[in-house]
Amino acid sequence: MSTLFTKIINKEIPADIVYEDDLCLAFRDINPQAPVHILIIPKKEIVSIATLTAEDKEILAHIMLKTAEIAKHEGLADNGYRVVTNVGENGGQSVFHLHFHLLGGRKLTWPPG
Ligand code: DGP
Repeated sequence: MSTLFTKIINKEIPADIVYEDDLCLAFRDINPQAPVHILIIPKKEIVSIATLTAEDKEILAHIMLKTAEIAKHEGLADNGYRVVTNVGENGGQSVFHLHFHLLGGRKLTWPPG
């Protein structure tokens, strides 16, 4: 089932896009939890990592490589950052289209709430 992230992919609703290619899209989170908070998503409609299949391997590897590149481009590489994906209700997922949160620009605490 489509979510609002499909509308962002299709440019039906606006977003502050920082990177795009055939496989993925990266845009700034509307409710940032850190000075840099970017969501990296596959263009393919995948609910979460829980629903990945073997055919998604290339997409996932690509997203991880691009996430690291975006982090570097945002100036996060030296001091570090966090990449998080929430899964389901207990994981705190609110949009059911796979996304990786890239968070940085401040010291992040651990464990998360
Ligand atoms: P999660 O709770 O892990 O499913 O993360 C969903 C994130 O999506 C949350 O941090 C807020 C963000 N978000 C929700 N709606 C929009 C939107 O319309 N635009 C943007 N840029 N981000 C959104």
